[in-house]
Amino acid sequence: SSRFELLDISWFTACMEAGRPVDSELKYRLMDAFEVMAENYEFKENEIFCLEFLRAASVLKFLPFPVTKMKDIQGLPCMGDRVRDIIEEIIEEGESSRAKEVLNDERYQSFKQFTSVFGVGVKTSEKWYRMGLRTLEEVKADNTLKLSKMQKAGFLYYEDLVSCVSKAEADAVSLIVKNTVCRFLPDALVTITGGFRRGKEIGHDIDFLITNPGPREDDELLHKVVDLWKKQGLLLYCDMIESTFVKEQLPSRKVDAMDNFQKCFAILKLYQPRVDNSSYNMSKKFHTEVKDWKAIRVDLVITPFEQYAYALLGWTGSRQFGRDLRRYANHERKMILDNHALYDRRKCQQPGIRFRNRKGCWLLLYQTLVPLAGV
Ligand code: DCP
Ligand code: MG
Repeated sequence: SSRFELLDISWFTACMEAGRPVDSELKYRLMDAFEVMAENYEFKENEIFCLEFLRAASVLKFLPFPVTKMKDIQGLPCMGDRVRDIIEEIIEEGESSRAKEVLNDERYQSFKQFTSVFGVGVKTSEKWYRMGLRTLEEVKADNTLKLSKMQKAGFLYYEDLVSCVSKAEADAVSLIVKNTVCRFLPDALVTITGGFRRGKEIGHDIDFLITNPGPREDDELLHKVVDLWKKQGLLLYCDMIESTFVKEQLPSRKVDAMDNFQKCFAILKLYQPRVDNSSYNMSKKFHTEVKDWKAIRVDLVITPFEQYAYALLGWTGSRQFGRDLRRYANHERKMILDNHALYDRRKCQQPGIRFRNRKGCWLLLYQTLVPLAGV
């Protein structure tokens, strides 16, 4: 069990060696409670407590044995007092009073509804809640609110966007993305990333990474792709983020953003064959229009080929795996990993510059870091 005291990643390796994760009803009940707790702390912008529960959920997910008693979690990492209290109560009582309290909490319920809208985060939810708004109906009915373009799209396609994206839908969109990209850059590599690359059956969006291994580059590629979709009537929404990548300022200066690649957060119209014939016939009879498409959230990220491997690693996720990998690189290997490269801190000539990020955490910025070899 001494291995368990090491960083999470060593512990995960130990688990992998020990065998496949074992699922059990109780484990799912614990993970559900942890997710509720983590979400509530996220709504309260308490990152430390939020991460504590997310890490605990990851640890449980990977356990190669079931949990039935407190002794089973002895020596495991990420099991602080707050986490242990909840485990103990669920083992003894079958449920957690803390998690139940959160689920019944008015603020939690409102934030949960608000943040389910594309473009609405914790900050906007806080603003709406302070204004006395509690439900999405109340938000929609309030004419004084100034919604962003993204939030307007979020409300417009709400029903489609909250219903999960299936693997079949991801495959269909993947074909569209590949066909469109290859019209402009035939050798381009288009890879599905995010949850679907990790083998998940459902997701909240579909993430794609695009790169071109050949000598040809095309800075306008993403613009060409979305322009074509616009012409074809397939583009319901698009937020293009231009690249902010500056080689001299590595690693990424924009510490709060994930990376500096050019990307596009879009909503695509995916046409779907109708299975429900009765409603189709009914609609023909009454001349009402049946919606034969679904709005799907699609993220497109484009990267130079030499940074592709790092971008692929970062965009494949999971978020928790990325966090642990970056922590491992930093603490165990004295390196810095981001979505652009891997840097060796020991090869840095100047000391790092200390500065605070938006959340007030101290960060070190190394001006003279040299990225290790690319792909
Ligand atoms: N990612 C990240 N930090 C962010 C955004 C994304 O590390 N702020 C990485 C990790 C994610 C991947 O990119 O796994 C894709 O982001 P998603 O939010 O789409 O997450 P998933 O695809 O993993 O899950 P979902 O099924 O909800 O889309
Ligand atoms: Mg995703």
